Amino acid sequence: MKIRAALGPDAVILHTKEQMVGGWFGFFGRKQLEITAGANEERDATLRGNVPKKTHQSSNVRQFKEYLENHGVRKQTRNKLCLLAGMIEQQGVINARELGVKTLQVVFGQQKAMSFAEKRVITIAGPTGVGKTTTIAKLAADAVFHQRKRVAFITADTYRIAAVEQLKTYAGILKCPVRVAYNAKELIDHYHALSDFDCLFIDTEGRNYLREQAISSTTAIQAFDERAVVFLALSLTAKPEDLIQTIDSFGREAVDGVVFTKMDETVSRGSMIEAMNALEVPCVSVTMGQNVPQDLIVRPDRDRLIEWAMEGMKDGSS
Ligand SMILES: Nc1nc2c(ncn2[C@@H]2O[C@H](COP(=O)(O)OP(=O)(O)OP(=O)(O)O)[C@@H](O)[C@H]2O)c(=O)[nH]1
Ligand SMILES: [Mg+2]
Repeated sequence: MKIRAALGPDAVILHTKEQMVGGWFGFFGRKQLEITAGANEERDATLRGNVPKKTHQSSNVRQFKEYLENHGVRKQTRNKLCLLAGMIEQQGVINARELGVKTLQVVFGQQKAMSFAEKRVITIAGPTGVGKTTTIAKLAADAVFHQRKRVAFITADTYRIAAVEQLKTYAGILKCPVRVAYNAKELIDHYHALSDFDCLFIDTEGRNYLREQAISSTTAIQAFDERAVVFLALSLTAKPEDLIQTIDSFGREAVDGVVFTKMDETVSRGSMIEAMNALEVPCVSVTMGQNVPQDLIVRPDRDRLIEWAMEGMKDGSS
């Protein structure tokens, strides 16, 4: 790969795409890997290279692959990452760890630090029990104490007994109002009624029906308020296969950012790697404990996430 030759020593890979070219009705084509890279804004470039049918894997790539396998990363994702790693290695790397880090830098994307401090309506969606309500309380506390914002809550979780009480307890501590929405119309009405507040957090329930209502209401709000976002909460304790299923069932296009929860409860890094590979949105926060508000990392930068994802791989050994 001639990325550095083309773009200079500071070239950074921005995006990769595998595609079939040539052939006949999708058959007999050859695989090509397209890499979009940039050194600075004026010099972004797309390079294409044929994917060899049989790839000889260097020891560094093999070690990285073993690490991914040990952390439960699915075979198809492993293969993609190792293909990428093989190309990156040709730019010059010292050891397997560095190769892993450089590969994940591509996979995790630019992580353009989404300043969600500017976002006004934040809906947190996700499967049952991942920590949605707790995360809302932590993010709201951050907004109240560190950003001096006036915060209000809307909950669309009216299914679970005590769900409303749980949010009211946190809201009481933060001295913020809570409204309960039993349907999409009420949610939008509450949104308008709370228009004086700097920041609205919308809690949803894990089951499909109301969660979809809450997300589609947020989408409706987005039509006239571009500062409305949906964050998907994913537990890092989930198996990579299940996590991918969750992402698929939520629909990638509805998600503006991801929140990883329960980092404290797992030593496996596979789920984060899989999720970052599957989603093209930034990770907006990570939670690592039950304590509200302190067990929260807000706006983690890419290198910090990668440091955690590669923690078990020390200088070439997995
Ligand atoms: N260890 C750990 N526990 C967490 C974390 N975040 C939340 N929890 C716990 O996970 C449990 C569920 O948290 P909730 O915030 O109620 O989860 P939820 O997604 O709102 O659950 P439902 O509304 O029932 O779908 C609680 O016991 C939380 O204290 C975390 O980062 N680490
Ligand atoms: Mg909840």
